[in-house]
Amino acid sequence: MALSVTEKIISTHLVSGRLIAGSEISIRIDQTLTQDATGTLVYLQFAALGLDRVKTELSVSYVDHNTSQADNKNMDDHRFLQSTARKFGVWFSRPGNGICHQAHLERFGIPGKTLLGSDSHTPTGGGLSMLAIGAGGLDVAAAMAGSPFHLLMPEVVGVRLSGRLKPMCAAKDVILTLLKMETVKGGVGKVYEYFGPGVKTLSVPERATITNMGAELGATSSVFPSDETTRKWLDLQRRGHEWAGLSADEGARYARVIDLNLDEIVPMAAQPHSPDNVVPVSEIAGRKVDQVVIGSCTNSSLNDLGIAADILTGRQIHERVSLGISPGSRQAYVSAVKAGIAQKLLTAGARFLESACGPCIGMGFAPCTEGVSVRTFNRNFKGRSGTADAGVYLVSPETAAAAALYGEFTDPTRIRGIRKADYTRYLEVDDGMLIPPEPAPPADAEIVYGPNIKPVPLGSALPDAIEAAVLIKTGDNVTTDHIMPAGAKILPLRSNIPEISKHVFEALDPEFHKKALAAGAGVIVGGENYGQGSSREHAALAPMFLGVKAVLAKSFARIHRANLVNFGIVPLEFDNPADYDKIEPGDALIIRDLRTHLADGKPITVENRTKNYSFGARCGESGRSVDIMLKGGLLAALKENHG
Ligand code: MIC
Ligand code: SF4
Repeated sequence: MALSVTEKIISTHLVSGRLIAGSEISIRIDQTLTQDATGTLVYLQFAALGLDRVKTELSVSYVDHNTSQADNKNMDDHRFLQSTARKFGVWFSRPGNGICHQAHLERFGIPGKTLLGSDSHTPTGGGLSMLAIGAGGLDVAAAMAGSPFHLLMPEVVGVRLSGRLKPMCAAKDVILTLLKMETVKGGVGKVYEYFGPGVKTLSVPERATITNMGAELGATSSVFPSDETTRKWLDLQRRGHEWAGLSADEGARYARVIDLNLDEIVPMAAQPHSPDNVVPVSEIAGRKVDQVVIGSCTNSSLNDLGIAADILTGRQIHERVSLGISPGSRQAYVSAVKAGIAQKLLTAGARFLESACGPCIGMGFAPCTEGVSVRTFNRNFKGRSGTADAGVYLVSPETAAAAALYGEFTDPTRIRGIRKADYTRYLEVDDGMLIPPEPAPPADAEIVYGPNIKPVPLGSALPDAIEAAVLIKTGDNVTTDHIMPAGAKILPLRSNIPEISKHVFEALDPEFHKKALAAGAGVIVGGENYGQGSSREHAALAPMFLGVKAVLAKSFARIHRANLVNFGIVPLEFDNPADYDKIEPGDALIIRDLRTHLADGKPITVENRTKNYSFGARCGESGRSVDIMLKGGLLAALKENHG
């Protein structure tokens, strides 16, 4: 049978199930990555499993999300992560080494391998032909313990690329074009697989920009083939020996094929407040800009910094604009210094930030009141930048540099005579900020806990009847940033669930946390694609801590749904979406015979006691997930297996 790249990687890693789209499968995980903001919980949970050492081929613990060190909490987290890395045989990427996805691509990614990461942009590795999937931290802890990863066999959508990008048009414009076509929920349950003659015209970092932002489609992953371009790039990384060719068989079948001619791609921008609110930059030309940032795991490679420098060489940025640059990795940073890129940008007026997530997760560089911020990032959810009323636009480095120069949106194709140059001859490979695992578990390894690192609360076995109040009713596409915000104030609380839970749904209802505690047991009502965005399991764990027992929604985003199950919160979908309209905050609900109905796969009836009617809902989870919920969460279930 002719197979796609996705099917090839899945079939060589398949532990259970069959390659039938929508059916449950489990796959062996070769590599894992974590970052600090999700990682502290991952290693607390891994420690709770009682294993000495990870069982993967390679696991890396990155520190990139919170590096502010505003007080003791942050560095305490870093120390904890360094100590758990040493204890459990995990590579440690020190703060300053770069953003997990960029650094992992450069130093560890291997074509054909599987990668599970506790961050939704893990599919960046698809640029290197990995099957790279984002997941909740507990799923990553389980993979480190050697358990296979469970998922629904994705539908494989082919994206046939032809032609070649015109000057000033970028890989970012390709994925923004796709987001406009497919929307933020178009990719749920799918892998986007790129093929066709246009593939060879894109470098590995350009491919990675596309697979990175495939996360915004809601996709399980995105993947490119591994070809000569991949080999040469791995050679530059001094890892040519790790290359393996990988492409779809002749006649491989895709559920659907999208044709994209790179010649026709034009500069695009995602307008506030959703990555799929995309228009051509020419349509918003002239709109004033206050701030520009080039960075994040989407667009911060050496050549991304290079094109911005080439546009700004010998010129000054507009006096209204503040321009921030956060190189994606220490490698990109050092190489940009060596190539003269950093000097050009500094001379033009840029402010260099640390090589970390920084402004992307609201850690500094927040825009001014009602500010317009133009960023090469992947998410522009309301308030994520740290300024509630700012408008964030997502663009390519070319469009960002043009906006910095003119102080307003400007179609970069109007700037003539500049072509994206290849600076990779300046690439510096230096792993000095990576601490490798020791060959055997060190006898003297101790985990260093700071005072802000609190034990992970455990769920309790699911009761047979839930009596609970509707705590909140949200609209469609609610993000995990809405459920559990991040930013400079809240991110330092990621290791402390009792504290962080006080901020659940803060922007939508500042009283949520008090209401939830007063109700004792609660239900959240959501619209379509509930829980899109970040993989943060805090968006399930903190509600669980506040007594949330179930989420009733029209549909769910993949990672968040899995996180709910992992923490014993039952995800339920309305049988009839019209019932969503009837239900209101404050309604008292009863769900009876829940354990038996979930176990038998029977339909669930929800009684609305306040309004005196009943309606149907379905859970749609399989045997394994039901078992996890019945036991009160995955940690309880895993403890049975491992310890
Ligand atoms: C994000 O981009 O939203 C984050 C911050 O990287 C998250 C992870 C987190 O919340 O820690 C993600 O993408 O999963
Ligand atoms: Fe970091 Fe932003 Fe990438 Fe998330 S999307 S990993 S916060 S750079």
